[in-house]
Amino acid sequence: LEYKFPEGFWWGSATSATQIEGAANEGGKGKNIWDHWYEIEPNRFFNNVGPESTSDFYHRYKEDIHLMKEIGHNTYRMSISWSRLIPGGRGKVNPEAVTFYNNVINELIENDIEPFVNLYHFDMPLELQNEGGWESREVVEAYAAYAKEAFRLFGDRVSKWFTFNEPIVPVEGGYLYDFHYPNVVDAKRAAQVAYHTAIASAKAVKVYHELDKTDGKIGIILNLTPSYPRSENPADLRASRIADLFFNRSFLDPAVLGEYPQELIDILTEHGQLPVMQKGDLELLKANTVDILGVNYYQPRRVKAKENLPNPYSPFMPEWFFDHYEMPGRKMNIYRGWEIYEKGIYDIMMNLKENYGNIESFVSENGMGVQDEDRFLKDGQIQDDYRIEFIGEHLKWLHRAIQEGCNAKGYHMWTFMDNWSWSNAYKNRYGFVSVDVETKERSLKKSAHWFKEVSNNNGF
Ligand code: BGP
Repeated sequence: LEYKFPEGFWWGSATSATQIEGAANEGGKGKNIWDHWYEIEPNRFFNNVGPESTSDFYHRYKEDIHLMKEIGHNTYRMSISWSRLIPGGRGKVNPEAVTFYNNVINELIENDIEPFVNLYHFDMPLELQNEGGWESREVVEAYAAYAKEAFRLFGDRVSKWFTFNEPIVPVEGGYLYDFHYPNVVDAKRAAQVAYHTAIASAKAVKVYHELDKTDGKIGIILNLTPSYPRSENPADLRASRIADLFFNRSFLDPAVLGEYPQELIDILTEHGQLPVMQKGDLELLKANTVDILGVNYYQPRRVKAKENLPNPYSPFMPEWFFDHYEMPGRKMNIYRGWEIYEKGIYDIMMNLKENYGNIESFVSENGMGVQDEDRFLKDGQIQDDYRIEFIGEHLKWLHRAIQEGCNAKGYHMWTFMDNWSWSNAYKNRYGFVSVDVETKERSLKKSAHWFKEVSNNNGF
């Protein structure tokens, strides 16, 4: 083997509740913002496909977990749907949801697959959104209570917990760039949402650590997009540094170091964008950093200095400080321009090693979304050699980072099976397993067989 990974390396994939469970109006589940948004604006979703049925994991979890086993998973990341477990977001637990998640967790463990459980993957219960969502401090408290309930119900069997998946994305989508509900564009509200999410995460970490579970770990999953300046000239360097502050360090620093970067605070202060804080918050952040970090990596951010200064009378936006540019080269999808840059994963890991105490980490999402993947169907199987190459090339850089001392413990592909995605619906297919949207029939892609070999050999 050319690329041998450390003993006990975590091989698996990641999913999220809203994207795979379906049964959105079944089993006592309450509504979340995605159910609601689809109801009021169905044509925001590709081909008008909503989250109500998705891949039907709710009914087919046994079959799916057996497939995970078959393709060599020793770990698997899922999320709990808050509005399924506690419809309405606070108050009574839904017993049908407890049964469902117990069944899933037990089935995973029986198949020697360790469950990694995430508490929040973009799916705010609708009632709480109507109270202001993450802008509301009461919602932060409701989240902490939900987290405590989840630890109490499943913590005897789950020892890897995550407070949030990509908390910057609802900030960007819901409050800056209009691709998540409640689709407002207001940087000050965005800053409040980001801040409250960071506080909520620290509260969940605190609650978990107070349970005194010595063997369990709690972390956060961040989509880190390394920011590369166009040149070494000071204006480009500054632009890139500020993009990094807004989109990476705004969550990475409080979660791992327990504090915000001073330069970010200075910029927000200067422009009147500081969120409302409560006494004791900064101490809370400082005292409750995560044990483990999940890194989602898809693409880098290419940044250059602004060419035209923004109109000072226009509302504040992060883009006041930088422009993006496109790097010619390979793209993930012929229809969409996500750049493929495998070395990004190495740069992220080395940054964690050098500047974040070499925190225990893993790649919690990395994958390739491809439109119209049936083009590659041959002899009843999707021949996704492009995905094999994509994963392999990222793994080589991850391997190198590990050789150089970074503390990365695993690799989770996005995603286990083709799933419904936030407004993209079933447009981009990412899975090891393809799903027929009509019949829900599953079949392994070529990459699934390849991954099984990699996992069984602990390398390739
Ligand atoms: C990540 C999310 C996932 C998933 C993935 C692919 O940001 O954590 O939930 O959706 O991106 O993105 P998309 O489905 O939009 O192509």
